[in-house]
Amino acid sequence: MADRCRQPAPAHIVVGCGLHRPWGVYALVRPTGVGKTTTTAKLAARCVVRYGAERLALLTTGGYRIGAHEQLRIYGRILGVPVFVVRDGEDLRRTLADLRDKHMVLIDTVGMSQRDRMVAEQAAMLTRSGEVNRLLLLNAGSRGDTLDDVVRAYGGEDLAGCILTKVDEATALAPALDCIVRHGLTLSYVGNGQRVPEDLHLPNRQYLLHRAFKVPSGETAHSLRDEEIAMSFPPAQDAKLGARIA
Ligand SMILES: Nc1nc2c(ncn2[C@@H]2O[C@H](COP(=O)(O)OP(=O)(O)OP(=O)(O)O)[C@@H](O)[C@H]2O)c(=O)[nH]1
Ligand SMILES: [Mg+2]
Repeated sequence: MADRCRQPAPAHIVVGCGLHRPWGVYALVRPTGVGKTTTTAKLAARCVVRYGAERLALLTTGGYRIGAHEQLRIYGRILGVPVFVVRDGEDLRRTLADLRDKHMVLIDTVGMSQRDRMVAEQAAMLTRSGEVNRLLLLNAGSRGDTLDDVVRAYGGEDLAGCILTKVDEATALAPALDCIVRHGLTLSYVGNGQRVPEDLHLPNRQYLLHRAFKVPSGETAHSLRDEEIAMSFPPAQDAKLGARIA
């Protein structure tokens, strides 16, 4: 994935139309609190409407947070969909084999920091099972370098796409879209609120570009004043720039 950073950036954002295949096994991955469980429930509700509750199963992987599994169980109960907790790779393989007849299986991975060594173990567990497509969740409000760090930790060939969450909370979308474009990820969905299932949408290129280039209204401590822009150039570049302008 680090190599992808050095490749020339694609010229445009690759906008997907939902899941690349409307069936199969999908695991939602990313660090803590990005909205994995909420997005799993949003996707599950769509699947129930389209194919029926009996065609879907929900899985959750082990993690540190107390109550993490309970949250998914509640959504499962509301939707009438069974929820399974898997402890390790062998358990995952066995459970997926038992669920072969399902149209779709959604796996809500319990969040952990991208710097946690368990990330690699969790990715290996999902990859080893052979049939899991991973969807990477990115918080639209995160800084660009944090998002790069996340993509490096969670990226990989088996990544089916990414979902941009919390678009409603982000003051600027440019860092997230820039990260998605540079890493060549496919944007599958956009999450813009807490409501299940309403706040999940297919990406709209015009809307995203509008938000990316929108100038924030009002002056904030984080926006540069005219005289501060010059200070952000290193002296050597500043001199060259001055020469070009003169
Ligand atoms: N504003 C906003 N809030 C969201 C969105 N998606 C999820 N949330 C909220 O973010 C919080 C965390 O969501 P979860 O779905 O529990 O996140 P998670 O990634 O499963 O968290 P962990 O399992 O602890 O890693 C909840 O309060 C959600 O309602 C979104 O698109 N916009
Ligand atoms: Mg969760």
